[in-house]
Formats: sequence, C-alpha cells, structure tokens
Amino acid sequence: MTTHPNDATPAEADVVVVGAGFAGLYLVHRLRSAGLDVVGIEAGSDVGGTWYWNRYPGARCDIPSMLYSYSFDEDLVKEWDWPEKYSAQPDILAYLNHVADRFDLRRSFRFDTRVRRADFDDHTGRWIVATEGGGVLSARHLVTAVGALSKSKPPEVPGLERFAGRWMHTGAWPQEDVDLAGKHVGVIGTGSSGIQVIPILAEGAAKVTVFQRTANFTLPAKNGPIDPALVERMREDYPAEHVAARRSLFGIPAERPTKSALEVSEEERTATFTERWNRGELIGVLSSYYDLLLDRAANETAGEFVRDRIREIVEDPALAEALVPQGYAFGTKRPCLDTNYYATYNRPNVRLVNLRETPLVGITEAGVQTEAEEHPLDVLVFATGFDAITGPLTAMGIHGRDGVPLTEAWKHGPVTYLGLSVPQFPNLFTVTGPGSPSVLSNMVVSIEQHVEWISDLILSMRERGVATIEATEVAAKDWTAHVQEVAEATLYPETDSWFTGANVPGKPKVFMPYVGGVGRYRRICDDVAAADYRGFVTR
Ligand code: FAD
Ligand code: N01
Repeated sequence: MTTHPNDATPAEADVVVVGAGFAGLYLVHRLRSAGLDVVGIEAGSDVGGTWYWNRYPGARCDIPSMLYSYSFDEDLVKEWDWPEKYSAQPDILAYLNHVADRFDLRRSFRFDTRVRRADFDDHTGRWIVATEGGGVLSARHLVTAVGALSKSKPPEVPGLERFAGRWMHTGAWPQEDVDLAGKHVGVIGTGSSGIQVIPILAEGAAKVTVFQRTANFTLPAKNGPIDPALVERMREDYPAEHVAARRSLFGIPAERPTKSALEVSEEERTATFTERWNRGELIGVLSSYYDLLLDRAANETAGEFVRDRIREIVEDPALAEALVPQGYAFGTKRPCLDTNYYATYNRPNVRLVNLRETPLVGITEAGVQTEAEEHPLDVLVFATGFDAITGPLTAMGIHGRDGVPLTEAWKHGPVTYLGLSVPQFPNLFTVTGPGSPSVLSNMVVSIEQHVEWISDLILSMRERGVATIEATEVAAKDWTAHVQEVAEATLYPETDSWFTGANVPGKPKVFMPYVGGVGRYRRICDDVAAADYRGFVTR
C-alpha cells in the first residue's frame, strides 16, 4: 500500500458505501447479504439521508408513498403501512429506521463521519478513504450513495453574519422543534422546499414575508389518508405496479400520451388538464400530451392552464400576477406539488416580496434589505436549494488514477458512463450520478436499479477474479454526448435550473440528468451488463 497523508493504519473492507439514505441502506443490505465486507459512512448521526436532514415543517414526498418506497422485499412492502397518499418526513424517516432495524443495517455504518478525501491507489487497485477526524479505510470498491440533493446551497447574500435573529436552511433543519409563535419569519426561495414550508409557517408564525426571485409552477397535491383499496390492490398484485414503474418514463406507472396538445380543441385540452389537475399528481398535467416538454407552443397551453388556476385562487389580482410563473416552460424547472400554497397568500399575515422588482441587497442585523426597504425579521429561513447532483461528489475530495481530482475531470461538466462510472476512476460507482435519470424520476426506483446493477457488477468481478473495472474514455464520451443529445430534443436545457447547475454561481452549465426515461435507461444498462459490461475495461 502506498503511503497516505494520514498515517493511521487503514481498516480493510471490500466495499465502502458513502451515505445512509435510501441508496446507502439498500447497498449495504444487498452487498452484505452477498457475503461482502461492507463499511458504510454517513455524515449524519443516523440513517435517513434526505429524510434525516430535511425536517422542515411540511416536508413530504410528492411521489405516492406506495411507490416512493422499496420494492425489493415483498414482506417489507406488505408489512409497512403508509398513513397518507404523500407521507410526511417523520413517516418516511420512521420507514427508513424500520428498514435499518429490520435488516440490522446500523452495525455496518459509521455515523457522524464525513468522507473528506478518497484516493485510488494505482499499485494496489484499492481506494483509500479518509474521513474527517482522521479515520482511514482501504477498500476494493467505493460506491457513492451521497444523494443528488444533499449539499445545501449557501445563500449568496452578503451580511448573514450580522443577522441578530435565528436562521436555518430547509436542507439542514434543526432536530428540535422550532417555536415560531409570535415571530416574524422571512423565507428566501420558492422552489419545492419553500412551497411546502411557507403554508405551515403562515399557520404558526405571527407574520411571514416571502422573498421570491422566480415564481414556480406548483400543482395541488390533494393529499389525504391513503386509500385502503389501493394498498390492498398493490399488495395483492405485487410486484406488478413496481414493475410498471421500472418500465415507465419517470418511475411512476402512467399511460403514455399519444396526442399532441396542438391537435385537440381548446375545450378538450382544458377538460383533460382539469381532470389531471384534480387528480393531484406531479406528472398528471405534464403527461397529458406527448409534446408538452418538447414544443414551446404545446407547453404554453399547459403553462397557461396553470397560470389561470393561480389567478383563480389568489384574490388580489396584482399579487396573483406576481405569483404567476413567466419566462420559462412549465416542467423545465422541477414541478412542485403543494397543499394550500397559493391560498396562503390570501392570508393577512403573509406578504410577498418580488425580488425581480426590488432585488435583494443583503442581510442586516435586523433582517433582509432589498433595494426598496429593510424587512425586520426574527427568523430567516433559507429555502435556497442545493448544489445538486455533482455537488456532493465534488465535495468529497475524490482522486482517481495518477491522483486526478474529480473536480478536474469534471471542470467543464460531468463526464460519466451511464451516470454510474467515470473514466480514470476505477471501481468507483456513483448511485444516481449525473447522466442517469436520477432526479427526473421517482428516485427510489432509480436507486434500486442502480444498487442492483452495481452489486451485480461487483459480484461478477469477484467471481471472475477481476481486480479493477473502469469505463473507457470513449464509452463515457459517447454516453455524455447521448445525454446532451436527448436533452436538447426537449425544452429542459433552455431553462436555468439546478438541473443545469445554473443555480450555483461558477458551476459549469450542463444539463445533468438523463431524460431518455427510466425504462429505456434500464434496458440500456441491462444490455451493457449482458454484453459482458461493454464500454468497461477490466484488469
Ligand atoms: P440522500 O438521501 O441524500 O442520502 C445521502 C447521504 O449521504 C446523506 O445523509 C449525506 O449526509 C451523506 N453524505 C453525503 N456526502 C457525504 C460525505 N462526504 N461523507 C459522509 N456522508 C455523506 N425524490 C423523489 O423521487 N420523490 C420525492 O417525493 C422526493 N422528495 C424530496 C423531498 C425533499 C425535501 C428533498 C430534499 C428531496 C426529495 N427527493 C424526492 C429526492 C431525494 O433526495 C431522493 O428521493 C432520495 O431520498 C435520495 O436518497 P439517497 O440515498 O440517494 O441520498
Ligand atoms: O430548491 P430549488 P428546493 N436569492 O433550487 C431561490 C427536491 N424537493 O430546496 O429559481 C434569492 O428548487 C431560487 O430562486 P431562482 C425537488 O427535487 C422535493 O426548493 O434561482 N433567491 C428558488 O426559488 C426540488 O426541485 C420536495 O430564481 C434564491 C429557491 O431559492 C429540489 O429538492 C420538497 C437565491 C430554490 O429552489 C430542490 O428544491 C423539497 C438567492 N441568492 C425539495 N438562491 C417535494 O415536494 C436561491 N434562491 C417532494
């Protein structure tokens, strides 16, 4: 073994898994069940990942809970009762705790431990993984299950250190209850997190001021207690619905639209959109017609339908116009599902500050300063999102062959083979990495597919006595070009969003997820495996 800056003796493992969310838990279970020696590393104090960190009031999933859960174990599917159609953060966290207990997973994890550096050792063909606090591990494989939305984006506003009140980020919400009674709360950000937290804050706080830079499209969740008939049907038919999800476009079973939005009458379109709006589904309206994410004019029909609903709900016409999203195509920023979001603005204790009209200048001791006025606040909530998809990976200090940093390999944007593997970084696998459907899908479906594919590859390497496997430069270049090509056939790349990295100053602007669809992507991965891992080289 080569020497390493940290001279502690490395502990040995077959696989190091980083992260204890949906992905890390399943990886540890699957690899350990196959007889491998696995060590999991997690920065948080316990399991849960997203659902451990995002404890803000109102946090919940927007994929139906029966599908936003593991499908790999029939008993697990049948024994767990979800309370709501879209269950809340405490219930999802309780589920992941149940999974950890049921499969005895915690014993394989080191919690409160952050990976700060990982070096591939060319001589031994092993990864040397260093953690904050001085721990070092040596492993044949490094699998990142670090999440696509786990690195909170700091607010790029000056002066926060001066603020005399309390502040928090939705992505790292305090563990204890935050008492907001009688307080004036400010919220910066109106993405999915802001849209979920604002209505609840408005109920509990004396006053809420929302600082909005870009108005978002959000649809009603129509949430409520889970339908027992649906639960029974899905349990009886197991795994039919999960199989349908795996073959679908977004990891949610749905009819494939065959009509263009432009080939039907306005009456028919409105009737279809209304029926879909009333279902309370994330992709309901968007999958009414096949061209809504392909053609600007078609997209406008759906966009205008949603804008009209906002105008109906918000009583003050000027306020409604400020909340109406303009200037980008519906669905090209990740859409949101809400409970009472627009109606919240009819409350007397809620005020919207349009940062497009009065830009944010900075944070003062008293609150938020815009070009127009100072807004005094007791509490300031940043719902400003994440350095998404690549952020958690580039923050890990990963160095491949010849010490090449991942940050250097990706300085113009991520280059991967299948979103799973990076040339020059042998035996490194990235669950839901850039270039895979990941955030454009029901992520549990995508996570299960990656975990199973990666585990099968590692086990096949063991059987065949292969020490290292690595994507070829050509395979990664071709795949990355394919990811761009399919994205460019859609409206997605036209919009600045966290999908493109445009939300983080200085980040290369590249559309990162694979829009080709979950089912198609799975077939491609399966074909690669069947063709003796085409596009990889082994040693
Ligand atoms: P995560 O759950 O993000 O877990 C990654 C873990 O890795 C974290 O706990 C983190 O602490 C740890 N980690 C990262 N870097 C390091 C390091 N260097 N060292 C040690 N540990 C590290 N997706 C959907 O499909 N449907 C939804 O309804 C949905 N709702 C969401 C709601 C919120 C509020 C958010 C933020 C995201 C939501 N997502 C949703 C996306 C969600 O992130 C995924 O569905 C899923 O939970 C990701 O699981 P994961 O295991 O891949 O990553
Ligand atoms: O983050 P976002 P999020 N000054 O990036 C604004 C998942 N999720 O945490 O658009 C002022 O979407 C920014 O404005 P703009 C889901 O995948 C799911 O809400 O950049 N404003 C935007 O309004 C989601 O998409 C759920 O102009 C600033 C907001 O902050 C993803 O996580 C719930 C600013 C950030 O929105 C991320 O969602 C929560 C600044 N300096 C999260 N910086 C579910 O419902 C940023 N903004 C399942």
